Amino acid sequence: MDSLTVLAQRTVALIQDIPTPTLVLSLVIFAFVLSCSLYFALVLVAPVPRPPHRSEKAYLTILPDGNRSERKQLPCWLDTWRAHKELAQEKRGTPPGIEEAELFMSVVVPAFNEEERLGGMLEEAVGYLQSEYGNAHEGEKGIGKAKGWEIIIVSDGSTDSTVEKALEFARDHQLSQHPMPIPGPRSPNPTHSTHIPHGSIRVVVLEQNRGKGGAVTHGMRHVRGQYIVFADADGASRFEDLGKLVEGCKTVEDRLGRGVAIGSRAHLVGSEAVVKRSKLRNFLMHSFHLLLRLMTPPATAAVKDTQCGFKLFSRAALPYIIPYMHCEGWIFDVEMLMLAESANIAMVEVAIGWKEVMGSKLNVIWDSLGMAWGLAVLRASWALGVYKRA
Ligand SMILES: Nc1nc2c(ncn2[C@@H]2O[C@H](COP(=O)(O)OP(=O)(O)OP(=O)(O)O)[C@@H](O)[C@H]2O)c(=O)[nH]1
Ligand SMILES: [Mg+2]
Repeated sequence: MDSLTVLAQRTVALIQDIPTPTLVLSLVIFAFVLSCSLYFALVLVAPVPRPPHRSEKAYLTILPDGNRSERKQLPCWLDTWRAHKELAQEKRGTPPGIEEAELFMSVVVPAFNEEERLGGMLEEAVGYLQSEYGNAHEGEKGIGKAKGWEIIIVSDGSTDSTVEKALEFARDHQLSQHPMPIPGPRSPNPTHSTHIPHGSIRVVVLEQNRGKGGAVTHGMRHVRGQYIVFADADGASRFEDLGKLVEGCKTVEDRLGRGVAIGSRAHLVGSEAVVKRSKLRNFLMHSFHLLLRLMTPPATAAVKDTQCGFKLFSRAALPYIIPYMHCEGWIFDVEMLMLAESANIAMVEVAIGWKEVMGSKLNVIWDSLGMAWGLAVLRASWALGVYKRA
C-alpha cells in the first residue's frame, strides 16, 4: 500500500470519528470564511472609478471670434440628479428623473491619441448632424425638442495633438462658410464640408488615461441631448445610420421614455471586412461571444454585437445606467447593457454600416484577456452584491 492511500484512509477514519454536529458546524464555518474571503478579494480587485479631477469637469471650445475659450464649467445632470435623489431619500419622496434636454442629439467621442483619425470622423458626423438636426434654439428646453446637436470629445489622457486637432476642426468649421473638407474612411476625396454653429463642439481633457469605458461614461455625465450616442473616433461606424438608431430606440421606449438602440455589425459576420481579419482575432471574437452568452443575463446574452462603438440611449434611460457604471476598459459596453436590462429598459439591435479602419489601438491578445477577466469580475460583483444598481 503506498503512502498516499494510507494517508487517505487515515483522513477518512479521522472524519468518521468526528461527531456529525461538529462536522456540519465546521463545514458551515468553512463555507462562511470562504465566501467572506471571496467577497473581500472581489472588493479589492473590482474596479472603482476614480472621481473626476476639477479640470475634467470643464471643457474647451472655440469662441465666435475664433479664439480658444478658457476652461468653462461643464453642466452635469448627474450632480443635480444625485442632489435630488438624496433629498428625496431624506423626505421619502419619489426618486428624481433627469433634468430636461436642451437639444436633440449629444454625441460622445472617446479619443485616445486620435490626431490622425478624428478629423475624418468629425467631418462625416457634423455633415449628418447639421443637415438632420440643425441649430439649437438658445435657452429652449423641453422633452419635445427636435433641434440642435453637440459633440463632446473626451480626450482620454492623449499625449499627441488630439485636443489641438479637435479645436482646429471646430475653428475651421465655425468660422468659414466653406471649411477645408477632411478626408474620412468613407470619403477619401471629399469635395464639400459643413459650416457648424458656434460652441457645438466641446473638448474635455482627462488628465490621465482611463480607458474607453471611463472616457465614454465621463462624457455621458455632461450631455444635454434628448438622445445620446457614443461613437468611436475612427469613423468606422457609418454615421448616417444614427437616424436608424433613433427610430429603433423610439420603437422600444417605455412610458418613461427609456430605451437603448445598439448599433450592430452582426449582419457583417462572414462578409469580407470580417473575414479579412486575422484568424486569431475572429477566434477570440467567437470565444468572447460564447463567454457572454454563458455569463450575462438573458437580454444582454441575446445581443449579437455587444462591442460595437455606436450605441444610442434616450435621455430618460441615463439615470438607470451612468451612476452605476464601474468598468473603465473595453467591457464597459456589457456593463451598460446589463444595467439597462436590470432596470427593465428595452434594447433593440440595429444593423449599421461599418468599415475596418487602420490604426486600431486594440491589442488583440492582451485586451481579450483583459475583457475576459473584466467580465468575470463584473459578473461576480453583481452576484455577490459588490456593485450597486438602480
Ligand atoms: N485603445 C484605446 N482606445 C481608447 C482609449 N480610451 C478611449 N479610446 C477610444 O476608443 C475608441 C475605440 O478604439 P479603437 O482603437 O478603434 O478600437 P475598436 O474600435 O474597439 O477596435 P477595432 O475594431 O480594431 O477598430 C476610439 O475612439 C479610441 O480613441 C484607451 O485607453 N485605449
Ligand atoms: Mg475602431
